[in-house]
Amino acid sequence: MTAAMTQQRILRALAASLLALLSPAASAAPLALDVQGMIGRTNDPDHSVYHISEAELLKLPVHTITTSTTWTPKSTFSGPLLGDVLKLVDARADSIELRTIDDYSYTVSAREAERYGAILAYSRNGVRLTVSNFGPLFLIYPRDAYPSELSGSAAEAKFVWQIKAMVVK
Ligand SMILES: Nc1nc2c(c(=O)[nH]1)N[C@H]1C(S)=C(S)[C@@H](COP(=O)(O)O)O[C@H]1N2
Ligand SMILES: [Mo]
Repeated sequence: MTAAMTQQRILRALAASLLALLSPAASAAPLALDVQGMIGRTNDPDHSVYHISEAELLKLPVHTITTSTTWTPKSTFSGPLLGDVLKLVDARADSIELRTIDDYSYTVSAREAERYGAILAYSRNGVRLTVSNFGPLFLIYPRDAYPSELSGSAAEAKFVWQIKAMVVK
């Protein structure tokens, strides 16, 4: 192997590791959400699921909530309204079961989430949520604005993190 070839290999390896460092995939969980159940729009071959891609999630209007939670100091979360995600799939029922990477499941009322303007946050203080940091999606309510209603153990259960799928029922 010539010195020029060796040099080219090293350069290529360096470029690849630089790209890996810079790509969002290196720092963020894959941002996507599968929705099934009582929905009017699907995009899978069986017509049972709407797979919302990262591009589609990022295209929805971005809302922010600045609040502390039991697990995070006061910070600004951003992402779409749960209500806008439900509109995207033409959801036809109020009960939304959230399913997570750690296999937690919790059913929220879409009407209640709408009343609080709850968001499916994908960033905190401008940084994408990784799986080890509540990502890819964390359902956030404005707890600091409604401390008595949104604190305590019953309310804490509503703050669902690592969301990967929803079932509309
Ligand atoms: N993804 C995920 N979100 C979750 C949970 C969980 O286990 N996984 N636990 C819920 C419940 S029942 C409560 S009370 C709070 C607090 O969970 P912790 O006691 O593990 O902090 O987070 C809620 N959100
Ligand atoms: Mo809980």
